[in-house]
Amino acid sequence: MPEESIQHINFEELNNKAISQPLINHIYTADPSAHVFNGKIYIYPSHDVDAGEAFDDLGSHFAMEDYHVISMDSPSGEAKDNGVALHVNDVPWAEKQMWAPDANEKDGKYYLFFPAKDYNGIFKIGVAVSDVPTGPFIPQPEAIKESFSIDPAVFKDDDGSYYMYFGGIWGGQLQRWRDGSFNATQPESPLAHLPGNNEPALCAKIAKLTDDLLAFAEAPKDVVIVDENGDPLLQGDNDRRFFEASWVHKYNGKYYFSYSTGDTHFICYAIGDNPYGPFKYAGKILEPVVGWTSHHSITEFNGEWYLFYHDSSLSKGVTHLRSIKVAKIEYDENGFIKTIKPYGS
Ligand code: FUB
Repeated sequence: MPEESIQHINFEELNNKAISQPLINHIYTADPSAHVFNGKIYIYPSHDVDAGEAFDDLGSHFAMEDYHVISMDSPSGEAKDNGVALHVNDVPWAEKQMWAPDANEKDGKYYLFFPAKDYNGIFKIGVAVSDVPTGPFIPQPEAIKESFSIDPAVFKDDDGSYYMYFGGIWGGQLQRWRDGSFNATQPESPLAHLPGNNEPALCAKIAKLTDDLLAFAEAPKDVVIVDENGDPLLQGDNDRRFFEASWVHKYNGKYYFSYSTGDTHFICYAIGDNPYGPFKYAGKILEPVVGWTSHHSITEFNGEWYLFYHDSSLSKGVTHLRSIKVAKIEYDENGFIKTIKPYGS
């Protein structure tokens, strides 16, 4: 939601109309990646802080330093903050900006996947491991080889394969990797290095993970989203094209790739027949929330489906001080998701 519209919001009225309230009130949290492990919900969010950084279009004011894991017995239950699970000071390769993480489980071990800027100012993705879902997590000494950009989401398929989806444009630097290596020679503007409006949009990336979940088993490939004619979405299609916040879930045998459209503030989705896609654009899951960013995850719990998301209502619109929320998702008879209006009709 653009800053200028936030200035006119009556937050008391908005909070009364909101379809859900913040799950956690004592700290700011965002980018909730929710999973069910051993019958319980674990949410891996960003931990928002005000580090005093100036606002810019590269997201420098999102200067997060650590992660907390939130647990819940059910989507309507109490949300428990399990304390610091990983701090940037404990990650040898990472300097700053611990952005949206995800986690997954394999053979009784838990893996936290997280982006951060290295000491050259380049976003990479790291892994940290724990014996319990709440951490603390022990980081690997190096970032994942050949990883780049932000917003990892790790999907476990029914055959036991794990895939990482990742990437984000503007401050997420995806546009600087178009030639396969980091383009450091040009300006830092978020709009530099992007394709033209009539060119195919930049895509999120997918890479299968190795058996130990610590590395890419293959070179990352494009996650292509196509329109109703089977043509790739264009960069100028701001209401539908990928910006950041990849997530994948499976429903009735189909793969649902969902993501944020960034500067138009929607959570959209597209449907495919396999983890690699292509994915056909299918619609909007969430209308814009208060705050600039929108980032989510989708999880099944006891046969019902839930959207975990965030907004900036608790901080009265401060874009980098967000709060995680949850709402129920409904599918129609054809498997399409009904669009959620976060503040009612
Ligand atoms: O939380 C920092 C960044 O904001 C995330 O990595 C993006 O997805 C956006 O939510």
